[in-house]
Amino acid sequence: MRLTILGAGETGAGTAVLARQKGYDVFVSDAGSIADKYKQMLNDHAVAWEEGGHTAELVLRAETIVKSPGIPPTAPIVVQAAERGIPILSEIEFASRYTDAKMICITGSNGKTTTTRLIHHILTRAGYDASLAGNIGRSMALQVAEGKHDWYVIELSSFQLENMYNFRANIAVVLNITPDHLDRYDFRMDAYAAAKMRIDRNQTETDSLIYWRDDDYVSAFLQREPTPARELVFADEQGGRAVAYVRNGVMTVERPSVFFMNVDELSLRGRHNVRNCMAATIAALSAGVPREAIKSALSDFPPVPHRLEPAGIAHGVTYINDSKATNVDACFYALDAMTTPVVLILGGLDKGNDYAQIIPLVKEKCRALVYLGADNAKLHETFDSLGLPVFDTHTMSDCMQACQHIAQWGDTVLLSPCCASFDLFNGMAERGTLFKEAVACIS
Ligand code: UMA
Repeated sequence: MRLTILGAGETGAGTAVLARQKGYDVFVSDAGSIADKYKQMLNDHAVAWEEGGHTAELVLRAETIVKSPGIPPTAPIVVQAAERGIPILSEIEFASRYTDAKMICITGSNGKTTTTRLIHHILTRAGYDASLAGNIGRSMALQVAEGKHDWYVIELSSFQLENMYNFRANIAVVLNITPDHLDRYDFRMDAYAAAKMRIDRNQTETDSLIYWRDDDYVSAFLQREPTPARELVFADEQGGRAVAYVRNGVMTVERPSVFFMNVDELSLRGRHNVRNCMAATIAALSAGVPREAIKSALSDFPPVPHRLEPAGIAHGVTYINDSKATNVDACFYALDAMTTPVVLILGGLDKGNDYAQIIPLVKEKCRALVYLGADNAKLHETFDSLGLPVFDTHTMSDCMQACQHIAQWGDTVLLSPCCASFDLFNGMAERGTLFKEAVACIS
């Protein structure tokens, strides 16, 4: 049975190893250049590969194709494969066929990495054999090839969900659906939301679907396509169908079992994080984790790198790295959590952003704006008329100079860019790391 893998990054290389182990005749094709560590993996497992382009006659000679999530469905080779009727799967779909582990899956436009890590932290604290996988950066296929786990806690992006068909999540969490990646979905929110909601495909009445009550896209979808799964709904306040909410400063969960914890005892701060904690708690209770283990894990959970991460204090100015904020909604919550005047660093690769959501908070909280991107024209068009000082920069060092120049004692410099990073950096992690290094140099 011949399997072609498109893209040889984390998911592609991991899939190749698993597929070889399962006896497939594997061919890997990458349009760009393959990183040395993945080449090594492919060679170690005697996998045939090509780089620098997709050779149609080699790629399309397959019974099944596994496509890396970063490759859009409109890529010519993917279109050709679809025209020939070759099934195109995602890595998670493929890997799930070779494990009977229970699956806790988390999606949403914002908060999914935090919530995924938090659920994993709670489960491992309780002694569960649980492994992290998915968009968080670790190939599930490779982990399935390397050993057995009882549970997988999987962060799922819309890109990954697009090619999932028979996969079943025992516990699915949908945090929120707000505009992101719209460039991949013809700028249509319904198409993006539909991709996200594939997370509840194949769920049964023994499974749990956990979601935020006040998300219009999730509610609208579930009205159109009701789920047989047990619905466990969380909200900021009591009411409606919410089984988890905050009441008098106490995070309160009624179902699947009763749980109380003071919001002040949570290690994560900010309104959005209370929601993430509620979702994680419901998921952990659904998985049978004892209350005490959940409580202690919620109180000592360390911050996620690049997500509202303290980067240091220099000359009385606090620097916060929120490089993971690659959409407008994430920046909204970051600004919402700020308690001092803010110098906000915005910019990068715009994915079809509508900045209207953050304009009131920018007016209320920001002392100045520093644009950091290859092309800052849209930021100038959107924000210059607010009358705040703005700075146009194209490198991290120029950006930091502008921040130092304008920030005053007691201010916060917040890197929460609303945009992807690939115009100037090799990913949001590199952007955040360079920011933290620059702060370390001045503090
Ligand atoms: N490529 C082709 N043909 C094309 C286009 C690209 O072969 O037409 C090749 C590239 O040259 C590259 C490979 O495909 O070598 C990369 O594919 P990929 O970007 O899908 O890379 P992976 O390394 O498999 O990483 C993916 C996720 N990447 C994306 O969704 C873009 C990673 O999420 C994820 O951590 C990893 O799988 C493990 O699950 C990253 C991300 O940016 C962090 N995710 C987006 C986000 O969080 O906003 C969705």
